[in-house]
Amino acid sequence: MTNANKGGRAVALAVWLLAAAVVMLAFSRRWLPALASDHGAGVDRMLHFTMLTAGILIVVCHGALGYMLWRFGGRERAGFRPVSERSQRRWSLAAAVFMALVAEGGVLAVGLPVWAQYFGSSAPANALTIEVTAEQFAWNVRYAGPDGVFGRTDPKFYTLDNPVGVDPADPRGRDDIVALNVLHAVAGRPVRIRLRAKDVVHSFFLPNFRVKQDAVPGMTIEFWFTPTREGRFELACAQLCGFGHYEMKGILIVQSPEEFRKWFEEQSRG
Ligand SMILES: [Cu+2]
Repeated sequence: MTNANKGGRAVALAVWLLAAAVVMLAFSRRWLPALASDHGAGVDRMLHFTMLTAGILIVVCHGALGYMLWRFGGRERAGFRPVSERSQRRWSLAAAVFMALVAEGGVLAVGLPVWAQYFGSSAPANALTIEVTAEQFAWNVRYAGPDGVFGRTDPKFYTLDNPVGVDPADPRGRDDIVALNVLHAVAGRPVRIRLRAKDVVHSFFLPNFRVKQDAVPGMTIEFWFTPTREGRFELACAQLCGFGHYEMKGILIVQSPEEFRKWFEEQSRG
């Protein structure tokens, strides 16, 4: 074996090892946080499909690359066989069609129904509406109170005690429940989030629920999801929003209907 061939085979082994390491890493642990929402299973399916197709491509391409190095690495002169333009075009097209149909088409086929379910529909009538107003570096949470109607807000009423600017003259706002960094919801009952931001772009991220939505100043963005089990779950800001970004952490407490009602009544009594 020539020295050049030894070198080629060493690189081939390295390429194969790299592919094997990637596959082992992918299967070494559960990468996704425990699931706690209805539509999240569809998001996970989409992620797994993408990982699987990309993984197969990685294994096949590294396998072929390693084989070429192993087999032909020792040759001192590379051979060059000109191919016709037609054959070049044919093989480029074959790769493009394969990628478009199998990889992208698959992602669309698996992903579009999830998107339609999540963003393409409005929340069911029994949904619990929670207004979340992001600011540097906290989550202001508001519930409509016993009357079921949110009071009017205006930035000119912003104070430390009135962080979302509820209009004191509006009777509908007097029973609104305002909290900081803690959201309460009910297992099995859809949640409609009305997301706003006071200063910069933030991102409302509930990893266990596979929910992530940017909060944009000047916009009220609505979306919904259904928690499937009780527990305390992290709410994180997923948009680098300033020096205190790392501490912009909240919590979503999913409760039984009785526990939630108790909490809600306590808050309403003020
Ligand atoms: Cu933020």
